[in-house]
Amino acid sequence: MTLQDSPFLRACRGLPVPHTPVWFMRQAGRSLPEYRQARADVSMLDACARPDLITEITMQPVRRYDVDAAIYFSDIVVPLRAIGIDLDIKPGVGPVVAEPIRDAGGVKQLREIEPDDLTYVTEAIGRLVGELGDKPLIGFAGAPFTLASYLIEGGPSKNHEHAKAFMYGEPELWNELMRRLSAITLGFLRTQIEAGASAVQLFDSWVGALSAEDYRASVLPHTTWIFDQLARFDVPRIHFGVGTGELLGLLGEAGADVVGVDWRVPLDEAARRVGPGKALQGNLDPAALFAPWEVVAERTRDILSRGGAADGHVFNLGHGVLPSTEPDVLARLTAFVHEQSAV
Ligand code: 1CP
Repeated sequence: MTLQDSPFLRACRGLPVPHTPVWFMRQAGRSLPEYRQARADVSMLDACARPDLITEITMQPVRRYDVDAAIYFSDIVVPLRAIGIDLDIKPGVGPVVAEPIRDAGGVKQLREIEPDDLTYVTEAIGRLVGELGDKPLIGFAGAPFTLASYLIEGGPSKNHEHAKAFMYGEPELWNELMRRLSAITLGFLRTQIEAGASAVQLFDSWVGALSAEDYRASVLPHTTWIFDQLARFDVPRIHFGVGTGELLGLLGEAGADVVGVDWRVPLDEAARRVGPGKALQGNLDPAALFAPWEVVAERTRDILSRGGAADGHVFNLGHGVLPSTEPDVLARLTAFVHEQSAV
């Protein structure tokens, strides 16, 4: 097998596969004891800047689970830190921004990212590509709306009220913010692709907070620009958000090759909403992994069957692995997906 023949890349492209490929969002870190050990005396942002730790943590779930792809260990706020935004990742909280961006002066701080800002990314991916052989490495970045929410709110937010107030109240400045964040996102993804990542995922985790109308007017043009710019690299582009049932058609329009679906919409219905010519990724409820195995198995069979309605299916959870998930369940699930879908 070669890298380009790997089941993951083939499924992303809608080509026939020997089995449905599987990986898990947030598989690197979180629930693994070896991850907690590797991170014992290193802060999250320091870990994200150390090629030795990035390589080790990215490889940990690949060794454990036999998943079909690795995801680069980093965080969506790493490129913002790399251009000098004062922020930290607080244990048990998430990204916290020292001075939330609320005006034109704040927006102007968001300069373009250069490869020199990300030398540790290039070095880590070089090592990873060597270790992974014919297994694909997924690069990723946060999408502009999700990054804007952290920057404007100053940290994790349930209602995104400051971000929405900015979006509704200052549309021109909002568009400038989106343009600058889109350039940073593209720069971060481009560095990963040029270093050897063979697919990319755009995490727009919080975009489900928007109505379809607001998404179309204030976010879609920017996401579309990112996917257009990525087209020339010829790597599959995955687009993921949570609570996006009402936005699936628009996510399809934005231009990704693969649309990620959370657990709320069955994949056959998601395929109808997204439209033809796109692969789907998802969509087992991460909380279902705490139920008895028979429940996990039955739901997995159902997802595999409904996934057949799409032009390509990558099995995944509907959102990230929850930190208290039992690692053995993920190993068992990976083997089960491979076995049930084998042709
Ligand atoms: O598989 C992996 O774990 C790979 C690495 C990875 C990824 C893909 C991390 C490490 N973060 C992310 C993406 C990310 N980061 C997203 C998109 C995915 C998703 O929706 O889950 C988001 C929204 C963030 C922001 C973030 N960073 C949060 C969420 C906070 C909130 O708003 O609820 C948190 C808790 C972090 C910290 C973080 N990122 C990654 C790890 C392992 C950690 C925990 C670190 C620690 O606390 O020590």
